Amino acid sequence: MFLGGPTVRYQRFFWRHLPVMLAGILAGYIVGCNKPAVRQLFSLNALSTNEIQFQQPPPTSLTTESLTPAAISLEEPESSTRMRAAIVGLVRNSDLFGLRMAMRQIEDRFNRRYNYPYIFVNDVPFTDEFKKGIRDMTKAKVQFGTLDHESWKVPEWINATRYEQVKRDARYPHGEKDSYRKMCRFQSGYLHRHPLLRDIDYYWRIEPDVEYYCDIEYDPFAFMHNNGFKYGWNIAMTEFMDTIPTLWNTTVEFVNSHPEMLATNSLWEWLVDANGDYNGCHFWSNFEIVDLSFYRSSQYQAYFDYLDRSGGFFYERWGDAPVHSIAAALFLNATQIHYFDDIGYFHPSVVSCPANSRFSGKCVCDESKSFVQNGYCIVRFKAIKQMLLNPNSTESVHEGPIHYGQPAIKAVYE
Ligand SMILES: Nc1nc2c(ncn2[C@@H]2O[C@H](COP(=O)(O)OP(=O)(O)OP(=O)(O)O)[C@@H](O)[C@H]2O)c(=O)[nH]1
Ligand SMILES: [Mg+2]
Repeated sequence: MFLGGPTVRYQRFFWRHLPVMLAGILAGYIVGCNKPAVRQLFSLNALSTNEIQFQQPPPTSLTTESLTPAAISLEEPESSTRMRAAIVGLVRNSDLFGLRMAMRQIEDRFNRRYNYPYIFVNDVPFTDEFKKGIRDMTKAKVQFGTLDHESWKVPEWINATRYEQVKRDARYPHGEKDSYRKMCRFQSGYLHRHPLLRDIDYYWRIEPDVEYYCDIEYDPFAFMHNNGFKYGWNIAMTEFMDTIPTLWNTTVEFVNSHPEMLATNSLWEWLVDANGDYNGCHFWSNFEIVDLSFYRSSQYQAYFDYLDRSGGFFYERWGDAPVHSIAAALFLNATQIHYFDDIGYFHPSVVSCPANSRFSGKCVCDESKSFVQNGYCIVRFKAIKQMLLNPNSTESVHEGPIHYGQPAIKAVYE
């Protein structure tokens, strides 16, 4: 984990990944990156239909929604205009200082004007020190809760001998940990059902040690609502495939027995490579703004239950990020998924800095050190969404090189 301030982090990050960046730049220039080439590169029109691929209904015509946030007001809104929403995190007592830092930034950049409540949950009771330290950071309401055993356990259908062997053999980040697997299972299937979230319709997930680089001068919850978005994200990457060897096949089994669940204009193509295999693309769920009716739907619940019964949260190490992302890409329409590319954000060790942020006067990040937007998964998302929403558009979704691989994720574990 990086210990220095943002500048040191940037420098280490930059030098460590210079070779990968140079390789990416070279590859990008070789293939070229104008829009037709992007399409050709991703073979969008030539995806294979091998045996693990399900049938996709033909796309119907879509309307392009307004992507412009509502008029900016720096006045504190009336509490009656606030959405039923909260900033939510599963955290540990030991996260106190990292969480205070994240909250300070959310407050300064956004929430001091909106006062959305915070909800924090933990698998053990929060200490008084933690609660005081967190409440000191905001004038908004803060609620603290614990989990029930059901949502934080190794289920009885998991074979203990097999599971212990898996943990011993695992050679991927957090592979030896029980708690990380329970955390991923909880965030996949239980957080949205926690009793403290009963009265909210939207959540914005927060983690310790994240940073917000830009003023957020509109209400993202209202923006989601007004545009009919169900899932909002900010960073997309490829996953460590060793953590999810059977997630895709398990998903395909599920979808094949529930074909009606596949959205008419889903982004399923975003998930697959030219061979029809899962390409690992997923939204980073440490930042996600979600209309919780999606996770609370009987469809999502059925998907989670199916995954859970298969045992992959424990026999492998399925993350909540690929689970949420695959569900969003399959069960939502493309119009319901929004890329918050205007929100400057950092989660160790990835920077997402909006384009032209250095001229806006509202950001403190350097976009030249932020290359996640040029990554395979984000460019692919934009290309496919545009193809679905606006097939006749000649607007370029991406200029310049495309970066492949997952250098930023690896950096944390080297
Ligand atoms: N209460 C509780 N929270 C946890 C536990 N493990 C992780 N979390 C929380 O779950 C969230 C995700 O955990 P992280 O360790 O940040 O996972 P990650 O971001 O995938 O991994 P890193 O890249 O290593 O940070 C954070 O808010 C953690 O505080 C746990 O055992 N108990
Ligand atoms: Mg984290």
